[in-house]
Amino acid sequence: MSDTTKSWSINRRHLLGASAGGALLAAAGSSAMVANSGPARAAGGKFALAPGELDEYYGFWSSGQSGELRILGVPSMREFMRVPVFNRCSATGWGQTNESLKVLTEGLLPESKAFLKAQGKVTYDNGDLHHPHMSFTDGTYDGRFIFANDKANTRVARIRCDVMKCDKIIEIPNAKDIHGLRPQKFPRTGYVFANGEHEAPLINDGMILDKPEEYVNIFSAIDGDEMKVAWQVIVSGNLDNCDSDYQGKYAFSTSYNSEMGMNLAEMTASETDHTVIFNIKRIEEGVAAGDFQMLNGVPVLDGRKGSKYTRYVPIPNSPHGCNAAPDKKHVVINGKLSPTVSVIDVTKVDALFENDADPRSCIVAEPQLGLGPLHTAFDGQGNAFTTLFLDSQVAKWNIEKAIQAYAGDDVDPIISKVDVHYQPGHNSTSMGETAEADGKWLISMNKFSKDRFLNVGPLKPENEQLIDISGDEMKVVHDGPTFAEPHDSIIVHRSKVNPAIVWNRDDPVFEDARKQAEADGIDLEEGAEEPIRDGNKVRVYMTSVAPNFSLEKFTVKQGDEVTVYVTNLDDIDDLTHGFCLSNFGVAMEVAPQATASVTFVAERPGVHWYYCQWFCHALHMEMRGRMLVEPRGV
Ligand code: RUQ
Ligand code: CUA
Repeated sequence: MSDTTKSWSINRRHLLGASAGGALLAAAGSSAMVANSGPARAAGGKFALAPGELDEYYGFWSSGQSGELRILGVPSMREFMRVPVFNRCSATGWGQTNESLKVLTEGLLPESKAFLKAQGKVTYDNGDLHHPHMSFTDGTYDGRFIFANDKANTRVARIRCDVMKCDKIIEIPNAKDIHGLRPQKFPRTGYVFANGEHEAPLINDGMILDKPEEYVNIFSAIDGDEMKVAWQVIVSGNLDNCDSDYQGKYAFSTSYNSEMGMNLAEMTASETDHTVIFNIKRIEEGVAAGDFQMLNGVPVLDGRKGSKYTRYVPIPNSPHGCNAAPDKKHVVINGKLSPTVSVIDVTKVDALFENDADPRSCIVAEPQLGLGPLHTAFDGQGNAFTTLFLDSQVAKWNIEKAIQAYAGDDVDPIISKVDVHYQPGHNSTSMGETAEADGKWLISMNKFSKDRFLNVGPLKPENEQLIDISGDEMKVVHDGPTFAEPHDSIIVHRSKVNPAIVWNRDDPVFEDARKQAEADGIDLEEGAEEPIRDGNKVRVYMTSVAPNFSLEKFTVKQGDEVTVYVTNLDDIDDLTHGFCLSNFGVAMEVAPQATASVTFVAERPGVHWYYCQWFCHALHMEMRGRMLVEPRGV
């Protein structure tokens, strides 16, 4: 046992002993009750933007159990947009429009479709989006897509960055509860790696129930272009967070439950868990050679201990975060119950596979940073920033010094620490998960806000703090309350992202509407003066130009299945209309040059107003029309 190994085991005993199991990780008290240490303005960079000034960075935020993606500005921390993904949205009609329902239903597994039907649903209503990550080309963001996991219903979503809308959601077969997710960094994305966190029988049909020894966990590689699972690997232990290297050779996943325990005591029984390293080339060769079982349309390889596809690196203790450094050489594994982080040198990983070298030989540093290290971010100048959940601090440390200390030199790798408020989980730095990390800003995503804001009742917001990292001392410069529960964020330089101002009329999203209109002999951009009847199916085509819908009224029969298509002909920046049909529970956004459609059964006879629900004009209130529903039998 090395000295660090000894100290983490002592600390772990101390921690578990002090606060009885799970209560530890919801730790309320810590030393970090000191007031905000930062001045109103950052020394190195300007965070307070004047009205009208634009941010330097886009921040893409997860929202945990809210199920959406959020877009913020960094450094201002202003929230710009919410992009519905796994959730429902009253404003945009996500989960209601035919276009969004296609995204939400198309990628579900057949058995889920049947299950949902039995619940009277077509898709899941909730999601748990933890990890939003942008697609890469050559080790940096390429502005194409953001990928995100759904832990709640085992899905992976893709958001198009040109229009900032989700265009694909797939449910991952065989795996259970997707948690960690990262795109391949090199040569491009490529694969999106996704971790199944929770153990279950590989064929989970009820024939195996309370026999944990037969449970498995599944690592998935999704083809990010096709949004199809390319292959999966069965692992030993569970899977938590993951990342990929800058060489395109390996992916790394942490496991906090190497024990395959089914309860807290079992899951934390061992003082050593592991990181799994996946050899991408070998796995692809294994797929090509047919060394897999085909399960639900996916080749599944066996990568459990002893397999040629994986290596298991012992790591203290219940590790959580997994972060590749912009030096393209190091991957930091965050110890959680161990006060250490373990630094893997990716150039030493080849020997694990080729010469069966001791798995721990790829560890080149294991600095002790403080209690509860969860995630690490980087400044691109050789320094790392690790959140300490239990200490309510962020530790800044130097990777090279940590390596020297591990080799026996008398150096302290810790440069400074800053108090954050309170209990930080993820952190992210500007461009920090790319080769272009620029060392300006750090966001500490704190799980507890406690006393930092006016009390809003028992349910409190989270608190995200902006930290200026341009100097040796980290300076907290801003508190940002956010609603449930941003886990993770990425900070992307604005030069990487270039969204459209209005929709392109040829966008594939409108294809179904266009095809139907063509079949009906209608031009979407013209609309139709009368509804098109096709048995009891009725299609209404209208356009909108502020402050008018092209139809001031239309008539249908009670019981008709009505589809309303609205095409917004306005092509001015920001001129969105909406379509809300009152007492029909129907509402949707129609952005400039977009077509949106919604289908409902006109079961209520009488006069029903539809109105524009997006303030668009001085005569916005007048932008309305009537749906006249003739009663049955008339
Ligand atoms: S996890 S707080 Cu869902 Cu990313 Cu670490
Ligand atoms: Cu159109 Cu309000």
